[in-house]
Amino acid sequence: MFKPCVVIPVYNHEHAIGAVTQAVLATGLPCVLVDDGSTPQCAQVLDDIAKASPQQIMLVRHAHNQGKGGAVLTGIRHAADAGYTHALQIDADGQHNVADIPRFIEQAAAHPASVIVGYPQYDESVPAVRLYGRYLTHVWVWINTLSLQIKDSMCGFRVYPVAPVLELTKRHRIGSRMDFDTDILVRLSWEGVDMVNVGTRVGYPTDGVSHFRMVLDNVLISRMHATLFFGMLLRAPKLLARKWSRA
Ligand SMILES: Nc1nc2c(ncn2[C@@H]2O[C@H](COP(=O)(O)OP(=O)(O)OP(=O)(O)O)[C@@H](O)[C@H]2O)c(=O)[nH]1
Ligand SMILES: [Mg+2]
Repeated sequence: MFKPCVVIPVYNHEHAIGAVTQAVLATGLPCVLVDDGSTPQCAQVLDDIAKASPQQIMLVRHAHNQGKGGAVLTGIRHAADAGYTHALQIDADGQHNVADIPRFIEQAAAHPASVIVGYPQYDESVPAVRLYGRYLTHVWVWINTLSLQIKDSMCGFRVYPVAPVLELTKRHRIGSRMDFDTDILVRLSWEGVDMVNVGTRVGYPTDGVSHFRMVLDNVLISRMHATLFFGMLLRAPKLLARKWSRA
């Protein structure tokens, strides 16, 4: 069975979310909007969007900010309760190319047991530090999964099969903030879930708002790589055996 919906975590992106949801509505896909304890201005915009399309949009609200990971998991749990099998997660800041949504859904339909992982294709205006800064995480992910399967673990545009994600969250606490995107992919990869990488154009946030906290989020991310490294060492025999048996 393949029944997809869209999940959008939203934290204070009231200027960008309208265009993103407009594009999602045009695809005909149902959509779970998760208000992650946004300001009253953003909350009002989300209320208006949900009221205008009650058939297609479900609005879920955190009373307090929980972080991107917390918001995505709330969205995925809501999707599961409503009977959806797959959640296409896209960020609220307008960075991602919404025209690629049908392509991601097609890939998910063709590979329902895999995660469809967006990997960013930047234009020439991207600052070098942004582009090459990502390599640090890429290398950690390749080490920690003992594979090159995940091309980019940080892109906020992907399709999750709901069942393995919920199964995993019963056994492990996944990083609930900016560490989530990488943490969940590495742990799903350890579980044997395959990744299908799909190139997608990424721009700058359309509202110019970034909530990435340079120091705090980088500390969180470094700690996550270190934790995953020891997790990989424990699982190395199993991971290598699986790799060889597949080869
Ligand atoms: N940063 C942040 N984002 C959240 C939070 N809760 C939900 N989100 C959503 O998670 C998504 C990613 O947030 P962004 O601020 O775009 O982070 P990013 O894309 O990693 O960083 P940039 O490249 O600077 O945009 C957006 O849809 C946010 O609205 C939160 O507590 N903090
Ligand atoms: Mg962003």
